[in-house]
Amino acid sequence: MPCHSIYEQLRGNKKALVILLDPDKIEVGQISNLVSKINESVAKFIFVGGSTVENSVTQQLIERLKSLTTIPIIIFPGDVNQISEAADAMLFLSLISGRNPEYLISKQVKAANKLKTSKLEIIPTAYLLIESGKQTAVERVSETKPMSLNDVDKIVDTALAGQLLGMKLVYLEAGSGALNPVPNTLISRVKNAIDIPLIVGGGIRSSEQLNASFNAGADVVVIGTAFENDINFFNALKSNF
Ligand code: 1GP
Repeated sequence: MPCHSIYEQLRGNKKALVILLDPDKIEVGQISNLVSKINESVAKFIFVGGSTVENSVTQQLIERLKSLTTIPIIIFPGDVNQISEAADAMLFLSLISGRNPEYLISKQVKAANKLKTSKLEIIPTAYLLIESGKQTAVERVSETKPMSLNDVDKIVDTALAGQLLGMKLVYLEAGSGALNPVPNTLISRVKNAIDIPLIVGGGIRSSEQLNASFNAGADVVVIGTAFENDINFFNALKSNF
């Protein structure tokens, strides 16, 4: 793996802010305006993906993004149909918080043959859905229950199991638009247990919450909804990074 790989960048970039673009929620006419905001922002990476996206919509969005920005684009796939060779990398997710074989291994098997010949950098990622106050799209689509905040030890052990299985990242996910983000105490517990980078996302709507997640130990924080609702959300963050 070259030293400038996306994974090395993710690992080396402490406190990296990521903007998540859900192809389902973006209007084609808005893209250049959105990207100019992203280019001016402190975002280090763009994740592209969603829970329910129709065929080829993701590919079209990524190709358009590539023509407008040099920020690395990482696929954050909700399904096999979201793989695009135009991206720089892809999180190869396994939803290890759940017990639905489709999202633990079956989707990965479906993608394997295509990925074997792909130039995409594939980053195996332990994906953990955490209870966040109401049902989220990940819970609905994956038909798995989020992990309970009453059993932090189990969440920590699950993240650790992901690392021991060889996964390169742990992603603590409250779910897009979550009522409550992943608690800071949980971020700290997981961070202290693992040696691989920790991604946190879901329900983060203010610079205070963002900074609190970083201070608790998140290496990467993902923001989607707050930017969708206000494309100026990142303007005030410049001085903090
Ligand atoms: C969802 O973690 C991401 O997968 C981001 O969530 O849309 O709530 O920022 P938000």
